Amino acid sequence: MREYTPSSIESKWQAEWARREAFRAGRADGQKYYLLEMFPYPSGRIHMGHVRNYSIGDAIARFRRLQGFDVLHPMGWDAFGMPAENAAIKHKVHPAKWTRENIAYMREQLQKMGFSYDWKREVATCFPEYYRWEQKFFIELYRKGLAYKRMSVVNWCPACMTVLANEQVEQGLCWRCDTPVEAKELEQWFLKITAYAEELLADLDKLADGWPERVLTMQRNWIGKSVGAEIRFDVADSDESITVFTTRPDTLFGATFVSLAPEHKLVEKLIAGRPEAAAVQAFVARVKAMDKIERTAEGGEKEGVFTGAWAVHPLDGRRIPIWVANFVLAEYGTGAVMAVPTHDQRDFEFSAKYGLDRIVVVQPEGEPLEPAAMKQAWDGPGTLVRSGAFDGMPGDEAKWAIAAELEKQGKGKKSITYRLRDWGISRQRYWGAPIPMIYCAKCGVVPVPEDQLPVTLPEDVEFTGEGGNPLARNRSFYETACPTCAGPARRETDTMDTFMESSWYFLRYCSVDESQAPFKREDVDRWMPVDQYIGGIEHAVLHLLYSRFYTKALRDLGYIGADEPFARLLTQGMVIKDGAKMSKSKGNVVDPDELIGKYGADTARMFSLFAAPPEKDLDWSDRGVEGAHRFLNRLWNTIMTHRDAVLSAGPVQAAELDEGLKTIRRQVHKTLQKAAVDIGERFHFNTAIAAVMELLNALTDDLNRRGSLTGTAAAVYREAFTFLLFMLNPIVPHVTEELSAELGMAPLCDSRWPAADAEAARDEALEIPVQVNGKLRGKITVPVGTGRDALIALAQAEPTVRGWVEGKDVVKIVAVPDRLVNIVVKG
Ligand code: ANZ
Ligand code: ZN
Repeated sequence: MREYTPSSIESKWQAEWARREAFRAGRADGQKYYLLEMFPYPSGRIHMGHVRNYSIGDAIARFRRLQGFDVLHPMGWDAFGMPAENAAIKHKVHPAKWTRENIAYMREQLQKMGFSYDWKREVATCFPEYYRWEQKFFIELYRKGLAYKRMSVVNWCPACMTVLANEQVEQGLCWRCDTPVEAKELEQWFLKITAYAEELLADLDKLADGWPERVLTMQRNWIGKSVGAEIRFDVADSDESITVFTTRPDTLFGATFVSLAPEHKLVEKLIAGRPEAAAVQAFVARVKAMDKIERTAEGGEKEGVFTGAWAVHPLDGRRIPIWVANFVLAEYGTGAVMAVPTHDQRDFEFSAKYGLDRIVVVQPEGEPLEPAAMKQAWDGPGTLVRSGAFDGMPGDEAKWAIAAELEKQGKGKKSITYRLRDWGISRQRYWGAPIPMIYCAKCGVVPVPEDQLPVTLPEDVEFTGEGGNPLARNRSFYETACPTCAGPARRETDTMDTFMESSWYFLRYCSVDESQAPFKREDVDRWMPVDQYIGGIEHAVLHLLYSRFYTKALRDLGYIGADEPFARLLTQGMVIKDGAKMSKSKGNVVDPDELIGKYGADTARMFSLFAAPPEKDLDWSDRGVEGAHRFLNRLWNTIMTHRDAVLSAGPVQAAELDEGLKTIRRQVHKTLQKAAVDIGERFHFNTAIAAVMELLNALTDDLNRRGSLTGTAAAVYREAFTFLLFMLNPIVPHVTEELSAELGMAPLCDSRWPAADAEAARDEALEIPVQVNGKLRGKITVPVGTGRDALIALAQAEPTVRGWVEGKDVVKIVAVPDRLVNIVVKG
């Protein structure tokens, strides 16, 4: 008997699938199904996280093809980014070359895993064929006012010489190199994602059925909608005024001071000529240098300084002091807060530290709150007190009554604030898509004309790692002519955030060959939205939010019809080894190449899918890998041992089966039903695999008893083996293809999932006791799973029971399917 040799089987079937173009989208006539896994950064080698992510996706893609869907399952490369540039500095290799080589190597690794991608649709974002469209989008967004430039304070890593997103700053340090991050003012390009804040929030409801609750919550919090009011406080003895944003207008009469952000533009004016000026300036300088996260952290030290200026309360005319406080952020709301120490914890702590007044205005049920005795702010519900005309009103009603009164007096209005900020996309880096803008001293900012796109990256660049962006030192790149006046002009040398590329790659996959446009409308209309997206939870906020924004913006530019890019989302758990996330820095990585070399891709796939359900963390275990490999060997040996016997068997004649064969066949069909649900609906491959393992155990036990296979038994086993191969095919496609060929079946990549025979799968009958007033009075025989109503009818009709019930009042009937029936009677 031939042995199981994964390496030869796997390369053979990979070649065969390619020859047949088995995974080309558009091949089946079924409904479309767009399955997408987050594309990798071409770092050099794939890691176990990729193996897991892509094994999950591949199992779903293959199962959907078996079901007859026309599946689009593409793969590509998120190919711009820092590591390529760092490699260029370190190894003197051009980022393009480094990236190209990495892609070639990783593509081969993915192919060795047998993933069923439509490789003809491969996309790499670092090539002009791709990013030229992004430049076109950018210009169109600019013309619509959705891309703009402004000065902004950025996180600056002096070592990487680049701007970092807030998430790339970890405890004040650069996420890549651990250098302390500095604040720096730079002119930056922004995309106006805030224009879509409300829609991005509201449309999360449309995703409620398809996205994990956790991700929806993270998106909601990131957008951070707050409904409240803006209220104007005039500055005493001055023409100036301060507008605050509050979510609690009901507490207005409890405001005892005003707090400004250190960056607030009024601070300088308020302190001018006052004795407090020097102290305030020193404080402002100190706070500006602090990390924002630190400044606002809960339990962080609240600090401030009095400006010497006073504000006038808009409704009761009290004069209240104006302070500068470290925990007030310039970029949120209006950068100014009306402080209510009795009902806001931060203000409470601040007032405790500096001895500022407290007035209770929201009184909860029970003992009246005593300001001096309070240990913390009361932020619960209550009734208004010390609030003039609003006394006695419940807080949530007073909120809007006070806002309305302010509006009437022209001192405020209802207002909504979002935590979401516009998306800063400028990067002072070489290896990214150039921002297609030109600066002319005469004409100002001029977009690159469309017929001059793409603006490509220059090749003749030296990577020294010093002096910032190499593009800004490349004269032949930045020196250009103004498209409007033909005078000398300078090109923008910033490149785009790489999240720009990953925000629309799923659209490009739909029409990857299109050279006159980013994609064909009919193609994206056919394939979008992605039916199932799969990737890591680390992308739960930014990548998904940017992709959602991009989709809506492109819709409004007339490119696509979809509102949302991803109908369903699965976030897979991490791969853990020895208690920590598998990662280079932890030194606990298992190299997929070694795994494939030793056991084959099928074992790697099977282990990845068997060890945990997809959304849970997966604990690496060498024993688990060996177990998966042993199982595949057992599958191989069992089928090969009986191959000749089943090859000569005919179809199953259900009527001729004895009880033993019926039992076997029942488990086969039940397992097929379960596998379809576990794989195709719940994506719980682990329970499907467990059921298949149990089935194989039952089959081998039975085969051992029988010795050899003949007649009806051979027919039952032919069907059993066939079904086994179908069930395992999405998970271990190579070995199942090889075995199905041995059984004379058509290639599984061209086959359809078999239908389970409900009759054959039906369970045996069960005997159920029938009690009358708790005493056993008879038994009924019913199919497993018989429902309550049918049980009750059968129990009442049972002759031995009827005698105990007839002529009496039935008070109640307890019927537990598959367990018992109890009839309670009186009289
Ligand atoms: C008065 C007040 C009384 C407030 C009270 C709260 C409770 P969210 O829900 O996060 O939107 N705030 C406003 N702008 C701020 C800024 N730039 N930096 C720091 N804090 C700011 O929070 C809104 C509340 O946070 C606002 O409502 C304001 O304090 C504060 F019993 O105003 B509140
Ligand atoms: Zn010009």
